[in-house]
Amino acid sequence: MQKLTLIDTHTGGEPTRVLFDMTLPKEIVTVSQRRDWLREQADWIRCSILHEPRGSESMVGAMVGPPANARNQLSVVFFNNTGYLGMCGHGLLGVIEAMRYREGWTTGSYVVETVAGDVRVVLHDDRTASFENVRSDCYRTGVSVEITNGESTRETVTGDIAYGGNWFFLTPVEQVNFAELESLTCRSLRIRDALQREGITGRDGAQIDHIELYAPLDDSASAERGGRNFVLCPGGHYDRSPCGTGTSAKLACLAAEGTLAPGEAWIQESVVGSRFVGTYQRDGDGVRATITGRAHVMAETVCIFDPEDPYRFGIAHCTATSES
Ligand code: PYC
Repeated sequence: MQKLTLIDTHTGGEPTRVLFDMTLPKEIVTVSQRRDWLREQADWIRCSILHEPRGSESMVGAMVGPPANARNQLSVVFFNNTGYLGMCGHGLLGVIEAMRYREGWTTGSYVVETVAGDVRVVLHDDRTASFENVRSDCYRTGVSVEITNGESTRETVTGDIAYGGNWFFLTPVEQVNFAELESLTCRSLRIRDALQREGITGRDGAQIDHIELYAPLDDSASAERGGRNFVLCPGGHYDRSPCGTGTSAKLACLAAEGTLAPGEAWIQESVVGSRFVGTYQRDGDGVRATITGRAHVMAETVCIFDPEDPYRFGIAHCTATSES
């Protein structure tokens, strides 16, 4: 019976399933080749571990493997319920915690290859970890789109487009409350649809597949600089974590508008209340963001693929396969 070994982690409430022990053909060396192989030859892995009945829409998957460059320590391909991600901040923190748990990684510095680029990671004594993300930048400011609320009310929504390892449209809202999840999701979906309808993209036509709604931190008396965010992910679910790539995109926007100084700490709080701390250094007209957070290992799982189970590769995959 075919089996796959996973370590389940969560980072600020957002789960990551870390896949170990994958043996790929020898000619596949770089992390992009690993992503392409997974997408083209073995997409059933993504579907079967992230789709129901084994997975759930909020899960991100991470396939770890050897680095292409012998000076680095690891390569990681990230994926979600709809496809493959260049980089994933909460997912990377989950992978690092899984490496500490399973491979005995200790306090210190490591370099991880991702499809978006190499990322330096530091494990701290207090079991938090930091990563210096790939270069982030604020691509366009003051971009307006028209959304329709309910039956007929039209509203113009204005925001910034930024890259933080994934593409984001960031726009303010009055509050980001857990009790308002449904309306935050609805608003974000409308914005995403409007961006697509109006042909508004990131650089080189890249699809803007993450929407970030932001509001001030609840505790306005606090001296901390920061904000609370709701992030809609490509599969239509919200990020339970503060979103590492979203925090990087936010820091790029703050740097571009001159409201946060290099090295100054920014607290990014998620809609469930979990926190990352971010800082940045300038990198040309963009920034290098460093994000700190903590992940936890939750389970070691052996997935079993029973040939008699019609849904062993996930419901969506089985449906797509039987329809094609
Ligand atoms: O933490 O970068 C992140 C992320 C992207 C999508 C879900 N989480």
